[in-house]
Amino acid sequence: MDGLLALKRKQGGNEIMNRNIILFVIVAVFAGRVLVCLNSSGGIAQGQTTASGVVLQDNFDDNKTGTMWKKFGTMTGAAVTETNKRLEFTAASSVSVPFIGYISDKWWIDPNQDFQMKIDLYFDTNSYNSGWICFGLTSDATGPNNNYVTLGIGCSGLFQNYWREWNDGSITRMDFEGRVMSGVTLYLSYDSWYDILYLSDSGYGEKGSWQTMSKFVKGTWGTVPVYVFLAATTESMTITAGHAYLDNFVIEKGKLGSPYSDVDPNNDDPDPTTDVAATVSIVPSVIKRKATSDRIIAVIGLPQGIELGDWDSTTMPVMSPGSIKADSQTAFVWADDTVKILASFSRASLMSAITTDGQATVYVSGELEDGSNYAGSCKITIE
Ligand SMILES: [Ca+2]
Repeated sequence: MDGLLALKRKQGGNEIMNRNIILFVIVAVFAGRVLVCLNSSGGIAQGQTTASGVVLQDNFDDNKTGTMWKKFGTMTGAAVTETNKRLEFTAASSVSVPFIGYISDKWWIDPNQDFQMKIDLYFDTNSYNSGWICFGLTSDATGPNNNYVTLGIGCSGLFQNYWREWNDGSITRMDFEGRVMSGVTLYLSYDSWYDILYLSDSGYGEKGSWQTMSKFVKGTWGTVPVYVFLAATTESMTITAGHAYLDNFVIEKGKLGSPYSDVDPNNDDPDPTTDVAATVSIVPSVIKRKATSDRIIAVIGLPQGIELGDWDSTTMPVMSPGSIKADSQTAFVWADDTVKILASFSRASLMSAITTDGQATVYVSGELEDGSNYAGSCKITIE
């Protein structure tokens, strides 16, 4: 777009500036120039509005955290609550909130295929302090810590704005644009072939997009699971109930992955006998990309109450990403009476599924004798 405003800040050095300080600069630049919409077309949807079905959605009308989400970043003085049929955020002025919200729980988006998602946002707090609500993508299953891209709306220094920010693990970049509407719909879409992410307030794809990001998803993260988060962040801003919320999250296109073979994130009725939460550890957790041995051993711990006879010795566990089937497994009863499974996977297969070095989350799932599924995850480091 025209008049792009961008500022960088360095992580871990002496040059860290919070968004508030950066926005003082921006507000000065923007004095007398507040746009209604992000693009010049007046917000009329003109993107690639490809007719496609709903892949996944949550309208939050059930007023409870469903099985498709887990909360992250919770802290005293800030809250994320599904209430009034929407996802509301509150925060006290005594706290600064890094990121608090929902992140996709045991499902992810496969970046090997295009995806499209949108959400409704409402934010009408006017403050000299800073706060935003947003949605975004991260390669970290625990939350948008150091690798993320996010799009949202908020306010800083009485400047109502749209906000985009990304972090690739070493650099944070943020962009702002003036905003007059309290309620907006924002769009994230992805072209997998060209590895381009489109951020927009008017639809999917290139037309009308506010920001495009090339070679970020696969280029920076590699072909790894991409997690969705819905969040708020503040710098000492008081947000009271009903003034900052998200609603009507929809993935309209995309391929979802999950460690559970039969999981349906749209199913809000968890059956505890179906999905068993397992622990997974891979020893050593640092995997050499060019190691001579081609074996990775995963230790899968099943919860108390599951006995050795429940283990299915004929159905091999599967490691994700890559849907790598174990080539052998064995099980035993550990000292604390829990059952542990040892499964052997191909290192080469995992290396071709995760193309980027660094930290990654791997999932191992399998089936028990009665047909129910178990799954768990752990972090590994690839060098
Ligand atoms: Ca709703």
